Amino acid sequence: MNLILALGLFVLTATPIVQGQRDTRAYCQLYDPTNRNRVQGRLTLRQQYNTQLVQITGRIYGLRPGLHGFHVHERGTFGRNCSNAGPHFNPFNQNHAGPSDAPRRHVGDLGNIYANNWGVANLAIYDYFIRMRERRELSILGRGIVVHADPDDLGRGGNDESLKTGNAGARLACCQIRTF
Ligand SMILES: *[C@@H]1O[C@H](CO)[C@@H](O)[C@H](O)[C@H]1NC(C)=O
Ligand SMILES: [Cu+2]
Ligand SMILES: [Zn+2]
Repeated sequence: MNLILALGLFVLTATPIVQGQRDTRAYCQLYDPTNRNRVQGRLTLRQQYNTQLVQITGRIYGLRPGLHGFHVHERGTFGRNCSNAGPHFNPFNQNHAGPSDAPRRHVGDLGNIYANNWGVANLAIYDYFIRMRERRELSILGRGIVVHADPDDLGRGGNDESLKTGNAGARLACCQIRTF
């Protein structure tokens, strides 16, 4: 009886902690090389233990109001005004598209973020395609996130560039996705 009680207590108290530890967490501290750090922000990434959902939350400041392309790029390096981050993360050699076109999109295609009239974007991105563990070929860990000057047309722009970059324009800021 005492043993069962003790086991019950153990399960009750231990389960949430174990699950919490199995959520994979990472962060991305933005760096703006071109505008003296006008664009700033820190993103938190979390892959849920049960559902595989990856959540990206956080706030980005210093943007022009409106939409800005937001992608995972191949490399988590910042050199040459973020161009060293390389192209969109695209392990399956697909055309550029929007987040809801998965799996027929670049793995890194997270669409747009929206900056309000104060130039602040409140991020709440939920994506079932990118991963931070298990499926290595989909893993965004160590890779870069880039925030662009212009809206991403999600591959519907009707030109070649649309199928590569979504015509999202210059790279305003970038960061490397790092585990804690
Ligand atoms: C980076 O951007 C700044 C400001 O636009 C520019 O002056 C500089 O030449 C750029 N550097 C490189 C390596 O492209
Ligand atoms: Cu991009
Ligand atoms: Zn893309």
